[in-house]
Amino acid sequence: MARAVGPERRLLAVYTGGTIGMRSELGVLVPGTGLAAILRTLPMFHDEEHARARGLSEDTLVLPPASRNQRILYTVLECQPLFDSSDMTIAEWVCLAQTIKRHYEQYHGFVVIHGTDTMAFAASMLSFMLENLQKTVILTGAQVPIHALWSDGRENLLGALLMAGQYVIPEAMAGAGVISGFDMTSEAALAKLSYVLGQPGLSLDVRKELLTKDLRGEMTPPSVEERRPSLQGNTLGGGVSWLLSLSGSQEADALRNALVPSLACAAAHAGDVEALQALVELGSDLGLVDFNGQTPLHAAARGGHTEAVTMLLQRGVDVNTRDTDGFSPLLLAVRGRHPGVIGLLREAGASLSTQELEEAGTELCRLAYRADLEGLQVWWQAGADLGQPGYDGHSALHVAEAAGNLAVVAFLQSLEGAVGAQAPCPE
Ligand code: ASN
Repeated sequence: MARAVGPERRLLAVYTGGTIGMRSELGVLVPGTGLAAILRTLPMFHDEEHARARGLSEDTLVLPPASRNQRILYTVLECQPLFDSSDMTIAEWVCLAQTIKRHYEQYHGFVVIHGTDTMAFAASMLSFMLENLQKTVILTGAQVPIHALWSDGRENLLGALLMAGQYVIPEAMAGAGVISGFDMTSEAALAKLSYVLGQPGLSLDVRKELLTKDLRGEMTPPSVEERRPSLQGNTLGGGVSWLLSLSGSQEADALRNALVPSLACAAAHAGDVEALQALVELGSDLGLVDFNGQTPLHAAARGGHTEAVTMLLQRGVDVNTRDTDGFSPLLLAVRGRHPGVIGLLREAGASLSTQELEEAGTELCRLAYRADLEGLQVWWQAGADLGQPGYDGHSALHVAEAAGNLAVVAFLQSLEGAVGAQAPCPE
């Protein structure tokens, strides 16, 4: 939570309904229009003098000064129709999220005025829908209409406007000191809070500790294992930062050495140069092989990531290491059809092994049969002899001619002198 700076903070208050703006009709409270007009008459919500002096437009309200050198201006956007929140559905919450999205650039923050019955649902929905939020969104409501002589709505709305205007709180989720209730029911949470807060003579820390513990079977706190950062589910970034955080004990070092090759390969396959860099800063050797005998260069080549390949080559990772199947990074780049990577590897001195070249014959015939020019071209670029016969002694040119694949025949013939020979190695 950071303090917002700037002389003027502009907010949008989206009024969706709820008791806070309700009026009595035949003795029954129903959602009422004209909330902005009511607020305009209440000095705590509008400084008319300042608005006039600033020449603010009719629909802009301004709070009295809450801090030196900063004013909070706001506009009330009244939804149509207004809702008792118990009548709201996902469709209305989607609409609310779209309203915030539509006005996102115009305002510094947002206050959603909402009925209390389903406010918690709305807040949860918004937290899922408003991804990558950089601005404050606060929901508020009341038990008593705001125009009543006494109303909790005044304090609630004023507090919401002040918080949204003065602070940048893009996400709630633990740094502010929230204590998780885990899977406790709200009834149990209320009882537990009353019990813990009602115990005499306990320090704040002890009360907090009690709240996190399972006292009467009311919740299942996570096990010690679950509390540790997890490497499951492709949390590569989490894994790297976890490794970085390990202290230099023997056990930690052994664990790190065992995991680094796999982490590096995963980072390279994702093209995540930043993660690779983090591993380097950790002192890791990017030339180590994983359980398949692959270096990160194999992984980056397979994924077609030129930036990662360049970085690994600059760090001196061996360009011709073979994995447990005898495959080189170059062969994987050919199979993945990544000409950019093939070029880089060839420039760094990569070449296909005799075994790889021999096995290429059958593959070249298959490509020729399917009229797959792109496939043939990457083999050519990698330095394969396109005249290499397949398992039955036929070359790709024979197969293309027999299959009537004229474009392939033309391509192979254009390499005449090259078919039976290899692409020139880059300087
Ligand atoms: N029924 C009202 C609502 O949720 C309750 C309230 O706002 N206090 O809209």
